[in-house]
Amino acid sequence: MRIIAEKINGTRKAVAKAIAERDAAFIQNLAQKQAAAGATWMDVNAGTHPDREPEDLLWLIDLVQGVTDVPICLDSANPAALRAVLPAVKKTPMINSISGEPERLTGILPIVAEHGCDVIALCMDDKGIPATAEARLEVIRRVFVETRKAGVPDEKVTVDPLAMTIGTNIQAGQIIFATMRAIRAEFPKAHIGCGLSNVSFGLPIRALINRTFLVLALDAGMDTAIIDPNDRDLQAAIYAGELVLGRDKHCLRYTRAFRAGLLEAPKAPAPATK
Ligand code: THG
Repeated sequence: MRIIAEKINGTRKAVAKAIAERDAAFIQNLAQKQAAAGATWMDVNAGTHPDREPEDLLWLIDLVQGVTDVPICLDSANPAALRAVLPAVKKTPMINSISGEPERLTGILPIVAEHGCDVIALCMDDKGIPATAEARLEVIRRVFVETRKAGVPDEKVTVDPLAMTIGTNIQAGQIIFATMRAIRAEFPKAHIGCGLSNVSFGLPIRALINRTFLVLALDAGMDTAIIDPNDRDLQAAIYAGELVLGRDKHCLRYTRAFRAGLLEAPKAPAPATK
């Protein structure tokens, strides 16, 4: 599983505060912890102030690069902000995201092509997120016409089918899994990834639902997850899920994770003697 670490996101209260107060230690601690937990990319989102976005994003990027070599996933829909920060980004970043929205295709896709970036492509367009798997496929087919025209190879594209809230639509899980299977069949070289935060919205024990969704999504072809890599239960479920699905040759990653102590709750500290 390729992991995009999600915690450096200015739409979160704690991160918005750290950005406003220029609390470098808070951001660098998040970056270090997520890198140590096995992030493949570090998502960096400066939040929702378009006027300050280039400056805030640059500040975050410099901090992240100061403590880790993990490549960055630039989470912004703003072409001007992306262009402003790219010269400061050391390793070719992933861009989060394009979609079927014309302004994203004209504004962001050329940046992706010029810099040879990986890119996340959302299954939506200017009319919103289609309700059915077939309609999402239609949107993403149009996106692939454009990425191919721009010279971006399919293997650099990670399709995000956009997981929706199960609490308000009991079929939302099935729609995502059907979308993933169809993408796998039609675009076998592309990657499939999504975030989990919407899935369990409004329901109790959200982590349980997110974890169960992720394991079922693995079987539907998901290979990239936007998650908190420090969520031990979620990571353990991924190791076990990949093992059971036959994607862990000689059970190597599972047994290695076990020996590293990653599959069980951390042992309580031994009681102090004397
Ligand atoms: N797809 C793509 N990009 C995305 C998303 C997606 N970027 C943003 C988001 N979804 C994924 N990122 C986050 C970042 C942080 C949190 C959740 C998703 C998070 N949530 C806290 C929680 O769940 O408990 C609550 C918020 C907080 O801490 O303030 O931390 O789907 N392409």
